[in-house]
Amino acid sequence: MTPGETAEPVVRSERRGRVVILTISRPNALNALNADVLDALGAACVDEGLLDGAAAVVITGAGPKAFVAGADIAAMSALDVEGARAFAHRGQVVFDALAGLPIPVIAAVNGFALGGGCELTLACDLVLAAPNAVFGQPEVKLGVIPGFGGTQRLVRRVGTMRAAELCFSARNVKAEEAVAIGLALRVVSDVPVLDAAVALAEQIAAVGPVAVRLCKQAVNAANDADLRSGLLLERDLFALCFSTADQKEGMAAFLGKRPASFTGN
Ligand code: CO8
Repeated sequence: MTPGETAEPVVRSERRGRVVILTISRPNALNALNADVLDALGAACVDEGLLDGAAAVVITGAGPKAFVAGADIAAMSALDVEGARAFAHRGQVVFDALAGLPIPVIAAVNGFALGGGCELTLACDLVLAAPNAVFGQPEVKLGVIPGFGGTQRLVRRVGTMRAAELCFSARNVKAEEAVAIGLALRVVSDVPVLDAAVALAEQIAAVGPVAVRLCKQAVNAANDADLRSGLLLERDLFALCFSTADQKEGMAAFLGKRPASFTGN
C-alpha cells in the first residue's frame, strides 16, 4: 500500500452468473501493478471458490481513465538487480497463471494499458478496447525494458517488427490502431467496454465448456509448437471431445433441432 491508499482490496472480484470479473483498483496510481496487485491477481487465479463453474474471466481497471498504467514506478525505482529480477519473476509467474487458466480471459481495456498494463492484456486471450484505450510499452523511456512478458508475448501477438517498433520507440497506440495491428479485437463504442466484455463472456458461456477449454489449449499451443506438432495436438484434442457428454449433447441437440444443454462433462 502507498500513502493515500485505503485498505480497500486492490483487486475486486465478483461473479456475474458464470463470468468472473476482476477489477484492478488503485485509483491514486492509475491502477499500477505493485506487489499487492500481483499477489491478489495470483490468488484469484487459484481461488477455487471464485472460479468454480466459471466460463470466462474478465479483467478491467477501476475508474474511467486507466486499465493499468504499468508496473508501479515508485515501487520499482528503489530496486536493485536482484530485486528487479524477483519483481519481474513475480509478474511473469502471475501472468503465466492468468494465461494458463483453462477458461478464456478477456481484457476490458478502459483507458491506459501501458507497460505492465499492456503486458497484462497480452496474457489475456481476448482484448476489447474502449475508445479511450491506449496501449504501449513505454519502458525504454524509463531506461528499462518490458519485464512481465512483453518482449515475448508482444512478438507473438503482433509480429516481430511491430513489437520491435513498439518496444524501441515507446510509442502509444490508440484503440483503432490497436485493432488494426492485432493488439485488440475491436473497439467498443456503443456500450461500456466492461459490459461488452461480459456479453462476450456470456456468449462463450453458452457453448460447450469442454470444447472451449480444448480450443484454448490448442490455440495457445500454436504460439509455441511447430505446425506438425500443433496439428497432432489438435487431432488428439478433437478425438478427446468424443469422450465427453458435451459432444453427445451438442450433436444430438443439433440433430433434434433443439437448443443444447451442456453440462461441461
Ligand atoms: N506507477 C506508479 N504511479 C503511476 C503510474 C505508474 N506506472 N502511472 C501513473 N501513476 C500515478 C502518477 O504518478 C500520478 O500520481 P500523483 O497524482 O500522486 O502524482 C497518478 O498516477 C496520475 O497520473 P498522472 O498525473 O501522470 O496522469 P496523466 O493523465 O497526466 O498521465 C499517464 C497518465 C500518461 C498514464 C502517465 O501517468 C504515465 O505516463 N504513467 C506511466 C506509464 C508508464 O511508464 N508505464 C510503464 C511503467 S514500467 C513497466 O510497466 C514495466 C513492467 C515490467 C516490470 C518489470 C519489473 C522489474
